[in-house]
Amino acid sequence: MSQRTLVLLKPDTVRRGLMGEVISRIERKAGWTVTALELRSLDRAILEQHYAEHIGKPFYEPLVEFMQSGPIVALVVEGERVIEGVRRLAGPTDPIAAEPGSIRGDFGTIVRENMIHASDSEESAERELKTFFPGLV
Ligand code: RTP
Ligand code: MG
Repeated sequence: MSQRTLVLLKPDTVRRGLMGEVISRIERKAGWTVTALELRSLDRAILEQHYAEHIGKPFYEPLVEFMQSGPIVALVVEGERVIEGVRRLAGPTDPIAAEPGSIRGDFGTIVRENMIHASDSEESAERELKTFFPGLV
């Protein structure tokens, strides 16, 4: 089942020079392709849209601050079961709980600064892709 997912390389990844490393791990997976990519800074409005489910939670404000602390890279990745697959490659939210070998397990520092975002379901992917790549057909 070929799918599309939205991946964000968070500001910590860009700042630490790990963009290439993370993209490379995604690209190495046979059958997955990066079909759109953009380096950009995010404003509060797009983050409110993207993280709508977290508005009001204690970690929301620090998260939005962090996501505006530097540029991010937004990518569209296409391929076989790529939604579940990139989540597995990323590892669990908390880098300390993430297995070595996963992106968060190898590089993540604290729960907020965990390197990467990846859509968690087909519905989220559809919504998030529209948020970041409105021109996508
Ligand atoms: P993401 O949405 O970024 O792919 O990560 P996720 O599904 O694994 O985690 P989620 O629960 O959706 O949380 C979104 C992001 O908020 C930050 N966070 N901080 N307790 C905390 O301080 C806390 N909990 C979550 C992380 O950056 C997480 O990726
Ligand atoms: Mg999430």
